[in-house]
Amino acid sequence: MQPPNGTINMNEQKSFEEFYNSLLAGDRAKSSAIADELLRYGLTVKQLYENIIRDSLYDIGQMWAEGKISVATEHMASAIVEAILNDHYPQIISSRKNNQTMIATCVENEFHQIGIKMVADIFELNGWNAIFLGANTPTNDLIDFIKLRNPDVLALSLSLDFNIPTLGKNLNLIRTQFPDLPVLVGGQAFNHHKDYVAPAPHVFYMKGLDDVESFAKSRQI
Ligand code: B12
Repeated sequence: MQPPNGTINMNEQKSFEEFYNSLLAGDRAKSSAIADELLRYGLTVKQLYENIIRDSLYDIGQMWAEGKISVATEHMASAIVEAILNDHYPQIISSRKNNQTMIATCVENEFHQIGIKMVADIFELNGWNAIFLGANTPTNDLIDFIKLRNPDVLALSLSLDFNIPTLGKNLNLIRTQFPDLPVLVGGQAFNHHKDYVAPAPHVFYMKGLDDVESFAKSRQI
């Protein structure tokens, strides 16, 4: 019998180390097998995403910043992670749909798309139709796309500090054209802007997937 969701009997720290090492070794099969096993043994998708995958990438980013691994190795690791997220998509889609749509993307010039993919998946797990646009969506195209798809929520991600002004530009346009559209913002750019104040009542800064899930559940119709 498997333990209930959220409790895991396996040693999570050991699994983290194995996953991290297999990413660095470029071993896609092993990385994917570890992710499968953790889910099978009761880790939630949120826990897999944050405690295992996100934290491995944070450590890999640190290694890269210290010059201990090459850009190529970091690219290899993030490509494996993207493959794992896509491989697990069938486990993510909820059979119960709530007829609500969200759009998830990165602001213009922002190429870090793994965190916002996780955000989209958490909405999808909770019955939403999540439209994931990925990295670097030009502001004007995003505005046109919102007009076309009329989402219930927009989620914007940015990892780089210097993209904060682009977020401001997006939010100004959105506020004028879609004054009631709730907008979630998040990503590591805010680590250096802890005093960030959302500029409008319908803009919400969230740090991680627990907050995202609470929001997705609270907006169920
Ligand atoms: C992989 C990677 C890349 C890849 C991205 C590939 C891809 N497909 O996404 C590539 C090669 C493109 C890249 C490029 C660069 N990178 Co880079 N990259 C990374 C790395 C190693 C991992 C990023 C990642 O996926 N993390 C894991 C995800 C899951 O975490 P996350 O994004 O924080 O998301 C979580 C939360 O923040 C939150 N969240 C995220 N978005 C949102 C949105 C909403 C709405 C909500 C509610 C929540 C939320 O939820 C997630 C789950 O908890 C990081 C290291 C790190 N610390 O992350 C560096 C890092 C982000 N990169 C960095 C840098 C400097 C760069 C470059 C400038 C390097 C260069 N000189 O070219 C370029 C910039 C390119 C650009 N214009 O965007 C720095 C940023 C420093 C800074 N603060 O400005 C970091 C921190 C590395 C470092 N230690 O210095 N990078």
